[in-house]
Amino acid sequence: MPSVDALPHPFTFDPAETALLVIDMQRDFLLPGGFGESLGNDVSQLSRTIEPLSALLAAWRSYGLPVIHTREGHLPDLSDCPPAKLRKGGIGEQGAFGRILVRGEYGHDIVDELAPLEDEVVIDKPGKGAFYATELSEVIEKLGAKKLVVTGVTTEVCVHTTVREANDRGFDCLVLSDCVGSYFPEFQRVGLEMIAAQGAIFGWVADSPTLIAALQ
Ligand code: TIU
Repeated sequence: MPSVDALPHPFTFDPAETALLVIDMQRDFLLPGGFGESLGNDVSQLSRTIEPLSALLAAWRSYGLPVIHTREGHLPDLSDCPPAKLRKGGIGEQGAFGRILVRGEYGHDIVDELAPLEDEVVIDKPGKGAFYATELSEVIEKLGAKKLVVTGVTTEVCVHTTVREANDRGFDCLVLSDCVGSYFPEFQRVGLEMIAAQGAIFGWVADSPTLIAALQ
C-alpha cells in the first residue's frame, strides 16, 4: 500500500479506494479580473496552484483513478442561495465573466488548465462545504472511496469546510499544500497547520510531488 510522507505522520492509502477532490478551481476565484480580484484579493496566491494541480491530475488520471470536481454557485434564479449569503452582495450580479457564481456563466466554470474530463463527476454546490445540499456522499459511496486527496481553493474556506465534514463522515483526508490556496498567506500557513495538528485532528498534509512519487 502506498504511503506518503505527510504531517503529522505518514498517510497510507489504497489507490483503488481513494478519490481526488478538486474544489472550486473556478475562473471567478482564480483569474485576474474575476470576482475574487474585484474584492481586493491577490489572485496569484490561488493561481500558483494551477500548475502543480495540473501535473497531479495528469498523474492521477494516468492510473485511472477517480476525480471529483466541485464548483460553488447558484441557479440563475438564485433560489438555492441562502438569504444571508445573498445579502453580502456579489452573487448573481454582473461581473467581468458573467453573472457572479451563477451556473452556466463563464466565470463560474473551472479554469481551462483543469477542465474536467467527460467521465469525471462535477458537483455543483451552493455552500462552502461540498457535502451540504449536494450528491457528494452518494458519489463517493458509488466510487467505493474510503479516503480523499483534497485540493482546490480556498484553503481556509471551502477546503476546510469540506475536509472537516469529510473527517466527521469517516473519510481520512490528505490535503496537498501546493494544490490548495488562500488569498491570505497567513491563512494558508495556519490553515494547513490546523488540519494536521493534534495528531491529524481532521486530516494529513503533504505536497503533490510526494504523493505522485508514492503512486509510482
Ligand atoms: N471556494 C471558496 O473557498 N469560496 C469562497 O468564497 N472563498 C473565499 O475565500 N472567499
